Amino acid sequence: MTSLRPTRADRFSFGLWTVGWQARDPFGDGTRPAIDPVETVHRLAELGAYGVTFHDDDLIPFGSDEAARQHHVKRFRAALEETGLVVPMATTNLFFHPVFKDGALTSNDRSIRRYALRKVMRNLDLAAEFGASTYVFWGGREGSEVDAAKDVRSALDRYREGLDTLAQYVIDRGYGLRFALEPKPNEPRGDILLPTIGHALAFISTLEHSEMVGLNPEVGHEQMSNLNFVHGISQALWQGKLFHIDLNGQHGPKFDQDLVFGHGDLISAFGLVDLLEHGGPGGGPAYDGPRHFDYKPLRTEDLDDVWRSAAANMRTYLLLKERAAAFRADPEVLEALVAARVPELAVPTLADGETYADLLADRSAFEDFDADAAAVEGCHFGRVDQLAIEHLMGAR
Ligand code: DIG
Ligand code: MN
Ligand code: MN
Repeated sequence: MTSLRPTRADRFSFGLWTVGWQARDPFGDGTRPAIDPVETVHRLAELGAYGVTFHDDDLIPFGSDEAARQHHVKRFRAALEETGLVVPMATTNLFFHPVFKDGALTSNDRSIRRYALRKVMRNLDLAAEFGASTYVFWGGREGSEVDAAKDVRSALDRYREGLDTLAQYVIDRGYGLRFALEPKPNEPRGDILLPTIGHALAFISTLEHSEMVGLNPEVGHEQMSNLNFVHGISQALWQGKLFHIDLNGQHGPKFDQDLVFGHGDLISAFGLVDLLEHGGPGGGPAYDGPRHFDYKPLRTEDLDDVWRSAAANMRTYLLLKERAAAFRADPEVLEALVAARVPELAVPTLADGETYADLLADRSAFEDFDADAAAVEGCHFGRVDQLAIEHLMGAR
């Protein structure tokens, strides 16, 4: 039984905006008071987190003058120094202020696009000051409700222009930051651009500095589109583009729930932790970045519950990590995986040095191949599924 007390080595991080969410929603006012970012830093440190992340406006209220800005930054930096928490990631709020109601980098209004770029550049400076290595772009307002009112090809031109400009800024400043795009299909816009991991990967390939642009996929955002998050993360890893990750919970295609990690599709969460922690070469971690929680404590919760929910994210992750390790070490699982031919998928279809001419000459591959006999063979996937479920339930 591994310790379930989070340590800095677990690299758990939280956004200021998560525990700090006052629980205002479209149908009701906030149910909790604001939390001072300094208190959040200390509370997260006490709970065992290693990092804290922020939007510019989470730390420095929108419209603050320079003196106020310096004051907020100074207090935050002091709290980081007192606790040893780090800032692995930062991002810009390009969605709350009404000016962004039609988007930021892809607003039809050119003056708002220029304002948005300056707002990002200003926070890139601050992110670099705090030593962040990743800068997230969640384009929550980049989208539309009326197809005819948004020329999507021009919007993608502007999105690319904006990111290429900001990437050049980071390169010229020597900040060493990498960009991570965060897909989401809808909400708050009727339809959001770059809605899934697949759309974002295709878009990244067109950028001038695509090598420094990757993904920050969020569990609930893919699941809102009824997509398999483990498949999406696997492809992001396969393309070397998993730069960061937003962990939370979601009950399938509905509004973005941002539940505690694992409090939605638990089987998927088990598969995700197994992939992240044991899916790498030789069974080690496949991902070495922060385990970042982007969740919202339920609107029904009080402040004590808020900190309980923050701890629940980390505890659930550690429990799943422990269950996945047991799954991977179980001899019966290893046998069941072989019977399901899972390791065989890693074997190239053509032998080393074999050409398609050799394949054409190989009668066993086609002329003498008994497709009916191969068709009746069972795959035995259900046995693997049951073993996974039993490990997940702590029944083995
Ligand atoms: C929402 O899922 C978004 C915003 O909270 C933030 O911009 C990003 C950072 O993880 N996730
Ligand atoms: Mn979300
Ligand atoms: Mn997110």
